[in-house]
Amino acid sequence: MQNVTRLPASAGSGQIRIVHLGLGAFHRAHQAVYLERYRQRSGDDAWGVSSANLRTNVALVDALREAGHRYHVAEYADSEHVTIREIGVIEETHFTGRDKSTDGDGQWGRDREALLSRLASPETCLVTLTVTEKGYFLSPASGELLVDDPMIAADIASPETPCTAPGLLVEALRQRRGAELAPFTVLSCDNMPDNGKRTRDAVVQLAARRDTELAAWIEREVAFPCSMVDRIVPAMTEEDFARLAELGIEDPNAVVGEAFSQWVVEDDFPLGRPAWEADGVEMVADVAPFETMKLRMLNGSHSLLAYLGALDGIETVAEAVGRDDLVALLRRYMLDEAAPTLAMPEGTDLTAYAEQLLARFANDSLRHRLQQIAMDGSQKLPQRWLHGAQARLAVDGDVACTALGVAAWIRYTAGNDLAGQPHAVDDPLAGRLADLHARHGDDVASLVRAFLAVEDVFLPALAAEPRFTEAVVDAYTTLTKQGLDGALAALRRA
Ligand code: NAI
Ligand code: CS2
Repeated sequence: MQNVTRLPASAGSGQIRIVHLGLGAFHRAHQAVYLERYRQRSGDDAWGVSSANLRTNVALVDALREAGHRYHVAEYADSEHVTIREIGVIEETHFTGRDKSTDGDGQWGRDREALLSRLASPETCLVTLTVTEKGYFLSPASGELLVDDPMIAADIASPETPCTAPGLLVEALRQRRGAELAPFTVLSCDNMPDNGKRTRDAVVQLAARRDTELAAWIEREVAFPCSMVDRIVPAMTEEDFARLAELGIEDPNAVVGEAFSQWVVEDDFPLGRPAWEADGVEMVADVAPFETMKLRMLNGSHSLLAYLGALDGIETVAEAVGRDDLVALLRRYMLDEAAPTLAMPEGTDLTAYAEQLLARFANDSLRHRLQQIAMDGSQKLPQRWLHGAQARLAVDGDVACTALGVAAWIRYTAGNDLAGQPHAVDDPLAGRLADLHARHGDDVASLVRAFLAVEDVFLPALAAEPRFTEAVVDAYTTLTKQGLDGALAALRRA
């Protein structure tokens, strides 16, 4: 018998002080839930949200409008315990992208003017973002703005009709400066290291292409606090919608996630913020240790499962951690390769954190597909594995699990698994990586060297480490010749 708790939404007030860019599953199940809890507890309904999709999914924007911006979040502690919250903090939605499914060849910027006015409005105090790592248009390894990317090039050429998140922020901040309005605070909620600093880098570098004084003003005046966000919210499946329908929730905008949730935020909000500490948001002076811990231990483990599991035909995280040998791999990776690179506040128990992560991964109420996690590997690898590997190599530490992960990622980007079954490689660098397979596929050493020479992913110092290159070559050879079982057995012997 399932234990179902149902919580109705607060009444909307129409007041909007937050604009969110990137109306995906995570925003609906994380930032919106904290705000809903805040509103219900405090009775303060002034922090409503205007939420926008910039690139894809006009259908969601339209469906939310139709539903009066009410939707449900199902939080599964396990298969027996679920809390279903109705959310009422989103007050309006916009779509500024191009969606071929509904828009023919696609016109850019349906609601761009409305979104820019909202961003430039005196009431707007805070802009939050979940636009995925690639939405910042920075080289993942060096942090430089990708000025040759066609979307950034378009925003440089026509800055008053921006398409990208950095472009919209620059234009809105320009308008606020012109109107002598204080700038809003920009809070990235994406899984990037120093996500606030990275967001500032993207915005300032883009602004400098337009007006160096504007760039200097942004650098001086705008707060970009960092944050660590954590809640596993997989993309919805037909099965998820059917499960919710059985509980009486027929909601095309619903999302399913785990019960666990964490949000650690650097406390730097010149125009104010919701007093959301009592709702579980941890306000700290320095987010970096928490962010690095989560990226290397949780996300690093996820990516290991994603590439190794997908190559072996495993579909979900829960299925992968049903295998003892993969759990042993994660324990070794987390405790021997990731944990020693972390500088945590006194009293942090990384062994307990690792065990808590394994328990969360085993939550079989979530169908968290490995193929979803495998997406955008070129944008994820540096912060999840490579920074840690460099730190380990500097002290002559072990990097065997990371090297096996990198080998699996390289093999995964060939576009088929170890049994030859094809899969899509969803990554901004997919074309470049496929080309490397076509040119070097027959020679493992040359293939690995060619991948490690991709400077948007691998810093030259790491690529120049013979111990690392050799470990990746060995792992790749074992993985492709002896399969996942053979690769894990070889690792146990090493
Ligand atoms: P999703 O696929 O549901 O939504 C992705 C969002 O990013 C959409 O709004 C999409 O339009 C937007 N987007 C994608 N590429 C873009 C681009 N180039 N420019 C502007 N917008 C772009 O994904 P979800 O679950 O909402 O995750 C989004 C991000 O949130 C992740 O990449 C991660 O950084 C962060 N996050 C997600 C968690 C999760 O479990 N889903 C947990 C922790 C963080
Ligand atoms: C995952 C994350 O898709 C991925 O790459 O590793 O979205 C992960 O589920 C979240 O960061 C959990 O907070």
